[in-house]
Amino acid sequence: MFKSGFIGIIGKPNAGKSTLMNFMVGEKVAITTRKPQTTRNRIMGIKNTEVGQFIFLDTPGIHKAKTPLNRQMVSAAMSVFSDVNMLLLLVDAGTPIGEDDNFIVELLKKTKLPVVLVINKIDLIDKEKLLLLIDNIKNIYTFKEIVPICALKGFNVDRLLDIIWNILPEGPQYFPGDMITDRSERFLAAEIIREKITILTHKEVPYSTAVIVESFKENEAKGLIHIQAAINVEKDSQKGIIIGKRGGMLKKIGTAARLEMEKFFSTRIYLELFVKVQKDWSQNPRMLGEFGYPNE
Ligand SMILES: Nc1nc2c(ncn2[C@@H]2O[C@H](COP(=O)(O)OP(=O)(O)OP(=O)(O)O)[C@@H](O)[C@H]2O)c(=O)[nH]1
Ligand SMILES: [Mg+2]
Repeated sequence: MFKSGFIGIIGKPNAGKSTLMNFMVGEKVAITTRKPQTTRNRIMGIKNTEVGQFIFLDTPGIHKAKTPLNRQMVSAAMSVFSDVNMLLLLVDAGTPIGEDDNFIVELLKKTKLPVVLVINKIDLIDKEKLLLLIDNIKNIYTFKEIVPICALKGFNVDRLLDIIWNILPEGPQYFPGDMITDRSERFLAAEIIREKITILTHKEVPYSTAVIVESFKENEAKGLIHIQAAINVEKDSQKGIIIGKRGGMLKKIGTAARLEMEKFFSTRIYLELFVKVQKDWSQNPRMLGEFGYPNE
């Protein structure tokens, strides 16, 4: 029997949603960092097996959003509710169940979708604590299944995939077998740059950064891809931080991004980065749309 369908991956910021999707797909289609609110868009990741096509939708972390950018992110996450066959709710075993998790459970009560509770990061707690957590969480919602995993190492992910397959309906292969995401190469390149900025800079800088690939040209004769990208920040001071002393930070960002792109695209990359100040872009609906965070 061949089964297929759409699986929304939801949870509070930093729960490990993107890490899990990447592990299941077997490729890094979504960026991951230690900082919350890394993912800003819905990102599709596709896993094909002999018996099914799993179409995952990774989402931004759901939380009580205060700023315009964060509100767009949360609405992008919630938009999957109407487009999927089932949901995976990820919770982080390493942090206490809190306000954001409860907020999500309230949202679940309004859907009829089957929900699998995935307890991630079980490497961070001992067995007794895990059993206690499962016991407590069972009572807050009627989950279809509860699966403890470690997304980082892939522990128990096989079991999770079996459970998902059991829930999915019989269906065709919706997408070509070699397709792993719905996102363009330009988007993936921009995200790799944003990941490096998020890792290498601090405080509000990652949250004030939007990366746009302005040109992406394959040069077959030279055997490389030439990428020009703009790093948009909100203030002159942030521009200074991104560039760094004598350009040191920009060089670090560029090198780290280029190395990862060369691996991902299996070719040499010539990467040019520009830093631009777009005053308060994250507060501005028009700019949010231009930078790829439209009103969902
Ligand atoms: N110890 C441990 N860390 C993990 C595990 N899974 C993910 N992480 C780490 O948790 C952090 C957040 O992971 P992400 O995959 O970016 O989390 P996310 O839910 O996509 O976060 P947002 O996009 O910000 O909502 C990263 O530093 C991951 O390496 C795990 O099983 N164990
Ligand atoms: Mg993410």
